[in-house]
Amino acid sequence: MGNAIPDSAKSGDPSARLVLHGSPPNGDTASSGSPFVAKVELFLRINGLDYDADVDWRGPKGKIPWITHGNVVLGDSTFIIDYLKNTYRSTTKIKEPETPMQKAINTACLHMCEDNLMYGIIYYQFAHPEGFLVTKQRLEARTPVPFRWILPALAQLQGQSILHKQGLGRHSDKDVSFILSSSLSALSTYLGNGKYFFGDAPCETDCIAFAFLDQYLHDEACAAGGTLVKQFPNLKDFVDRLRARYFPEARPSKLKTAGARKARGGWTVLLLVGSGVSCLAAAAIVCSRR
Ligand SMILES: N[C@@H](CCC(=O)N[C@@H](CS)C(=O)NCC(=O)O)C(=O)O
Repeated sequence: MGNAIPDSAKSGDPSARLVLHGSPPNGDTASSGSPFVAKVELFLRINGLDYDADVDWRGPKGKIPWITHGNVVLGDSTFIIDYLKNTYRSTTKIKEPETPMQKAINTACLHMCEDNLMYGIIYYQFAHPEGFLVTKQRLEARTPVPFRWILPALAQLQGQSILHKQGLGRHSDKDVSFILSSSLSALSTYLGNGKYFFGDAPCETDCIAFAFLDQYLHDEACAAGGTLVKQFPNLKDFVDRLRARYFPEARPSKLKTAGARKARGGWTVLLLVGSGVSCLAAAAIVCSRR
């Protein structure tokens, strides 16, 4: 890993090699199974920036996405996009919000997606019975025996613990649908009949909204959430349009073919099991309150 820099770093060397680190797709998602990674990959494609990808969770903040760019190592999708805009200022094609209202809409969409719809994804993957069946099969396929027998249950407890603390996990399925639909409805209203959120050229809001909506529509673990999105035809058309333009079959996500850092596989399992065990106490609290 190169020298970590503070998130406030403004720009880097445009000629340096850029690597996007993240997770592979989930089901039929256009990009990574992490919407935050998908947001950055779409940004790179809209701007025609050259990049490599690899499957690696061990970023500077223990989260994905993160990038290495020459000696620069940076985590967090929003900081990464700011950094890339500054670094490639003269060549980026993405449209910037032009008015204070557009800036406010971008911020509102960011928080609806990253702080509301994101918990919906965790809900469908770990707390929704049908969604969890898909997640369970996925985890079993990726995990060697004997971890395969325990990991899905631990992961489910961890997911439920996160949802309980955040609050979404305390609602009925009907109320979860209501809460998520209110964000989807707002996104649908902001998009309206437009091709993109702010007119004819894509902007950062499009990257954010696409990443989360694509996850709802194309990760089969989130199928029940996909049904909610389909109630807003302009959102579904928006996702179809961006998939066709930026992730055509001939140019699939680089996370699809990226190799994982093999030496880290064992660590991943240990980390998952370790974090699962550490959340057993939290899970006990969840269960005792039911
Ligand atoms: N604010 C971060 C959020 C990134 C994030 O939460 N990524 C998830 C994957 S979807 C993650 O790495 N989770 C692992 C963890 O929380 O330990 C961003 O915008 O990049």
